[in-house]
Amino acid sequence: MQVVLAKPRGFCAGVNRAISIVHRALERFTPPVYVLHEIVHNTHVLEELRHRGAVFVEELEEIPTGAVTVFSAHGVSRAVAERARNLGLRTIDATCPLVSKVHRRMIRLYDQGYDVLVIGHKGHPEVEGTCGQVDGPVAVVSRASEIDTLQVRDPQRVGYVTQTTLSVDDTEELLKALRRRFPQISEPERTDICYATTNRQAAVRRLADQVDLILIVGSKNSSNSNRLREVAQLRQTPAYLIDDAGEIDPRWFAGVHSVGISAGASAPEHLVTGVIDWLRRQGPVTVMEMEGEEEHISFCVPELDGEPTGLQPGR
Ligand code: 0CH
Ligand code: SF4
Repeated sequence: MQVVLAKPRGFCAGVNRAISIVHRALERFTPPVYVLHEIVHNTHVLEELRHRGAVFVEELEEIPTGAVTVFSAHGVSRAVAERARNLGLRTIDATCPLVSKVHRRMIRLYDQGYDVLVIGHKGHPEVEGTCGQVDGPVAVVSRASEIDTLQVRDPQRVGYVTQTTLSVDDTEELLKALRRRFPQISEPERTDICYATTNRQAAVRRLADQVDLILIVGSKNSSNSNRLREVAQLRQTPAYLIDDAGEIDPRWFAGVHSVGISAGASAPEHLVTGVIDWLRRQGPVTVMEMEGEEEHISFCVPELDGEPTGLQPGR
C-alpha cells in the first residue's frame, strides 16, 4: 500500500494557540479550569485536557462564580461575554485572532449602517459568536438558494462576512449568486475563509487525484474536517472522516492500492501516526508526504500571569 500524506494538514495556528491557552491556564490557576464549549472540535484534544483538569460546559450557568473560564477558539457573542462578567467569571479569550478579525469587520459594517449577512452554517458556534457581535437581527446564509428570498432594508447597503472554515468552492458559488442579487455588495479584500482552511482543502483536492481512497482524521462535529472529506468526495475519491484509527473499516480497502491521509485543523498529528501504524499492521506500506504549502503562521499565547481580565467583545 502506498500512503500519501497531505501537506499541509492538522493543527492550524488558531488551534495551537487555543490549546496552549488552556494548558497555560491550568498551570497558572488551580484546576478545574472551565471551558465554554469544546476548546476545539476534537474528542482526543478534549480527553487529554479533561485529564489535566479542564471542564467543558455548554452553558455559563454550569460554572461556579469566580471560576477561571476560557472561551473556545470559535469565539462567543457579546451577550455571552457580558453574561460571563455579570456571573463573576474570570474569563480568558481563546478565540482565534482570525475569527476576532471577522468580528471586528462585522461590527464595522453594522456601525456603518449595512445589513450584514453572515455566510456559514446555522447553529455553528463560530456563526453564533459572529452574529452576536451586533445588537440587531442578522441573516445567516447557508446556501445559494436562500439568497433570492433575503429581505434587506437597502440593497445598496449590504455587506457580508463568512465563517472561517467554509468550503472554498461552495462559497465562491454562493458569492456569485450574492453579487448577482446585490451588485453593490461590500466585500472584504479576500473572503474570511482562513489560510489554514484554504491550504488544507487545496492539498486534499490535489491528493484526491493521486490516490484511491482518502482518510480524513477529525471529529464528526468539526466543520473544517467535514469540508475536507467533501472536497475528496467531489473529486470522486471515496473518503471517510475518522476520529482515530479505531474507526477504520478494513472493508474500505478492497481493491485500494494507495491511500491519502489528511487531518482537520483541530486533529493532533499523533492520530495520523496512529492511522499509519494501523495500515502497517495490515501489510507493507510506503509512506510519502506530498509537496505542499509551508505554513509559517503562529499566534502568540498570552502570558496569563495576572488575574484574567475578561474579554472586550469585538475589540
Ligand atoms: O471547523 P470547526 O469550526 O467546526 O472547528 P474545529 O474543528 O474546532 O477547528 C478549529 C477552528 C476554530 C475556529 O475557526
Ligand atoms: Fe483560526 Fe483558521 Fe484555525 Fe479557525 S481554522 S482556528 S480561523 S487559523
